[in-house]
Amino acid sequence: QLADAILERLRYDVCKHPEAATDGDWFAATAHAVRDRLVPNWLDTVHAHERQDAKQVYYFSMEFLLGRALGNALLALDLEPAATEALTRLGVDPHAIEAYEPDPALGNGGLGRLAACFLDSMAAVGLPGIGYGIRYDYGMFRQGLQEGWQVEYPDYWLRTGNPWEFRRPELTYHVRFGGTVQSSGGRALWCDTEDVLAVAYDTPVPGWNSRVVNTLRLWSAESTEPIELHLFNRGEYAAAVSVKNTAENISRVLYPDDSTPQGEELRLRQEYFFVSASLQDILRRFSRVHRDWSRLADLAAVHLNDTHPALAVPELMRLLVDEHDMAWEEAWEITGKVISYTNHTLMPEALETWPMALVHRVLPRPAQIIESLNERFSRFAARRKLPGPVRERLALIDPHSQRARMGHLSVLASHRVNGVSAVHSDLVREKLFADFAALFPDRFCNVTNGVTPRRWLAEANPGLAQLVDSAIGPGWRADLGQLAGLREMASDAAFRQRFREVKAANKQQLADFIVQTTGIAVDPGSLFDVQIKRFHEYKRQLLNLLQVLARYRDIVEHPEHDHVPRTVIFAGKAASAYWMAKLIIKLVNDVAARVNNDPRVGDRLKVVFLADYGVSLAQRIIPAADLSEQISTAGTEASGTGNMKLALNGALTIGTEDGANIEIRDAVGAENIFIFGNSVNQVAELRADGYDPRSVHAADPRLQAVFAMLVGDALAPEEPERFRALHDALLEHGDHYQLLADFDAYLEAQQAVDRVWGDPEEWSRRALLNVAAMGPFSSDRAVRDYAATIWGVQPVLAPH
Ligand code: 26Q
Repeated sequence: QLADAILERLRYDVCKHPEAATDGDWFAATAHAVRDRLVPNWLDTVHAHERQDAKQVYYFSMEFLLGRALGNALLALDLEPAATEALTRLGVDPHAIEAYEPDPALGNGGLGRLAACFLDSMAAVGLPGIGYGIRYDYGMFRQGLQEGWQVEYPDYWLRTGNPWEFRRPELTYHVRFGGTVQSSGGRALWCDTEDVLAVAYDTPVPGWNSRVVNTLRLWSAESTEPIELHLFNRGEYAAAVSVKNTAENISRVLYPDDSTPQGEELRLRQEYFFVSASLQDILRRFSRVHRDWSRLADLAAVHLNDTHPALAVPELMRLLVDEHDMAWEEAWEITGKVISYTNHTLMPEALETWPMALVHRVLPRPAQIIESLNERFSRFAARRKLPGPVRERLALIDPHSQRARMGHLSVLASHRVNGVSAVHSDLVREKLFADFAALFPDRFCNVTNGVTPRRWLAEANPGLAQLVDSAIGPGWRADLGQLAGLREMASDAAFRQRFREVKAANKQQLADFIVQTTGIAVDPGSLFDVQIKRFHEYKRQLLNLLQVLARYRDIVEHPEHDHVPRTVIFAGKAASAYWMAKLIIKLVNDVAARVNNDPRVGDRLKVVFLADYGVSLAQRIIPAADLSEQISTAGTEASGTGNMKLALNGALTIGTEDGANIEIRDAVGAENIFIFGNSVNQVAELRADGYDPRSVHAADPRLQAVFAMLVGDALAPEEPERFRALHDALLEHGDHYQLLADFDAYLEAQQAVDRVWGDPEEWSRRALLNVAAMGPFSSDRAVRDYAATIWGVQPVLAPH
């Protein structure tokens, strides 16, 4: 049946004969055939939501890091075996077809991927949830390497067409920019604006085995003006399209920056563009059924994925007050009930602020509303008799820099503010927003992140999924807590043997991929040690490299010792303007070149950098990992989600007491994880007491040797100063992320890793106990928490 459907789609949607069809044509035909099977459930879901007039979640996010859709849709529909059989029967290679699909990378990293996991989970558990975001023409840049340096290439993911999206030209909204605000009869009139059109594109979000198909609605910017023919006719081609291009540039490209906002005007336009269109869409949907705006919060929960959509606060106020004639106080009350906010970072440089002068120029009416909120809140703080410094710290607009603090605005407008792990939420309450927490103590809560077991176990690791099925049945896909049933299997020697066979097969596949893509031959029997995440100083890939260099030296100087063979795998992108992060990538590659080509090392150590990390590459690496590196400075990684995916796939974690590592330790037991280094409090104390990395260096000969390699001619004989900046950041400029403070503990933890690895029975026992303990880290649990404690929404009955 499916084969016939694919042939029919090939004929009518792609317009090709099977003999002439390319892999791309077969992919398109297969995607259309699968999509046809989603459509009835999709229409039914939308209809059920309308009929039941259910409260909906609107998840506002600048980023959705979706990954490929075909395998996910096949899994949700339980069509994977059928598709493989059908394609094979048609004489095409299912893997080639799957690999043809461009990986939609409309996000930077953890925050964007979390949004994608939440969409998957809301559909799986039947929550009515719509994702709202931007349909970027260009996603996250593709990463290449030139002589070990990162180079960036544009990611034009739409080049071959996108079979999953439906353009909805009837859903087009005007989004206003510029102009002036006049007041007439006490009302604000925002006039002479330069409008941009927001056009909706809908993508289905299939729920696993739930018959629910939710919607991701992304906005594309279009011009209100066609090209200017009179200019074109005069030969002024660039001028003829300049207005049109300026408008369309809004949805042109994802800002490729993880955690360092740069305050660009185009970014501000992007943020306003998508929240305005989304809110107009939500109010339109509401007003088709309801007239009484005071009921808005009974039907709509708007969630802000970090502050990037924080302009939803003034925009909802503007729509209610200016366009729907509501009194300010009532509008404010409704706004507070509708909006909630998740914070994803504590790092001061990552907190968004906008110069009010810029906001006034680009968005004069929202700027006035922010000013007005600021004044009202400041009067409120005065009535509370708060001391001056506290009032300054609370102000929505920093009185010194005249910048709007988007975190403050989000906290003030939200009925709930959450962090993404227990320790992070504590710090949000006690440090980042302590003044707000004193005023609104009930507002702050925690929802620890989670990951979808469908993509991250069932799809990525079919071998392990099958093994788990054989022990506890298939129910874990919808109820990850059932993995607890694997605990007893950890003491079953035959089961451990089968687990090791699955892992070995996955490692062999990754080893094949590594040799194909990098030319490096790695031993699939070695310990696969992986650190895969964005490159950032706080994540401390450099600490890992210092350890690798110490290990290298040890192998060379003590060839007689037993050295556990390791393959150290790195993958991740650096923000384009983040020089230090790029230098660390170069260092990975220089260390790799040195270590991999040193005949004294042999198979005992290999270092690999896999380029262009993204969802698809993660799906390859994670199932093959033995050791998961989660080594951020305590207090810097809000949660981490890669840590969960790796443990779920049977890797042991080496990590600090940071983010969700702490909860992972509590779940798996301290004896089944390698936790090391200073705690959040110790890091803070050390910083307060005057941390001196040089004295650590002076006391540790291993560190001295490693730093000598860093700037000697060991790595870059042609340019021995290449890594001076890294050397100096640690030894001359205070080692902000305290790598040296944790170095000794890290090496000790790595030695413990080597010892346990030497006992394969013990290693696989612990690995299985990790898998068994991952139940709480499902994003199904996370979205249910949000639904119950933040959104106040219930699952809608599955459509029939
Ligand atoms: C902001 C303004 C301008 C340009 C870029 C940005 C920007 C973009 C992305 C700022 C931050 C981000 C992404 C942040 C992020 O991914 N944070 C991660 O969120 C995960 C999900 O909660 C956590 O698990 C990670 O710990 C956290 O680092």
